[in-house]
Amino acid sequence: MTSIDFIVQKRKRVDDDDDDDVVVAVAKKPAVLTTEKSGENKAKQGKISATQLAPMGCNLPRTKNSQSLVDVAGFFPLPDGSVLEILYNVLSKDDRDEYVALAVANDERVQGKGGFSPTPRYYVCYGAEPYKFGGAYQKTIPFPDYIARTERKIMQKYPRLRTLRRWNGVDTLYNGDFNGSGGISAHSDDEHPDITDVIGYSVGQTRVLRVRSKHNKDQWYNVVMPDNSLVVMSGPNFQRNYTHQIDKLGKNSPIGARISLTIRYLAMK
Ligand SMILES: O=C(O)CCC(=O)C(=O)O
Repeated sequence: MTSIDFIVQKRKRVDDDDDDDVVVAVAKKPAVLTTEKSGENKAKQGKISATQLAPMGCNLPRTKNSQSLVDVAGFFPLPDGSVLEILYNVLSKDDRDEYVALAVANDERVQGKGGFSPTPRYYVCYGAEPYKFGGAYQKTIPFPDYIARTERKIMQKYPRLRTLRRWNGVDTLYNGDFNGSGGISAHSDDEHPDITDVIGYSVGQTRVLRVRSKHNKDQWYNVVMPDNSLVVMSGPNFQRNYTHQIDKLGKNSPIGARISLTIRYLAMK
């Protein structure tokens, strides 16, 4: 085991209602590729069936004054010129079912680490270079053909992607292994200066993507993502000005199975 250098950072918690700061230690160098499956780093893998990925509801968050519940498809311009776009019934039933059949057979997802803790979800990262999140560099593998095919079908509904360069992506599985949690805390996909659009295709249980301004703590949107929906966070400033997170479900709301496919795109040079 190699030693790991840490830098200590003071970070603003943006996922809580209160404004307390927390101190977190972040790995300075890539020390461990946390999705390693073999040898001493053998990680727990998630198993799921197509039946478990059937559409399923979830408890929606209660919203306060300025918090918008976005539960209709549409194009939502944000004050800084960024755009949130939500599409429902993105793929035909046959294409959605084919995607689900191949996604459940995908055995690459593992439970990685976010900071020092195991993530309450399984995932596999795709792309040409390691991708950093949760304070660690994540191993990436090439995008499989079935995802590239699905991406082409998504492009028919969201043609703007044809004008961008695909950068990397992550396929995430949430399921009942993580009852009481199963979320992702607030973060921005801002690791690349040219990042512009981030898409999220969802199958299985409905979950809520909370998008929140970094500059105006009252500006946030709770975006409802049912089975076979696509959310797009679009614009070069989106990741600079907003965080996003997957809201935890309450104790009385069981965590069903959901797979999300996130793909990040860069502006064409
Ligand atoms: O599961 C999701 O829909 C969101 C995933 C996400 O936020 C991310 O991978 O950066």
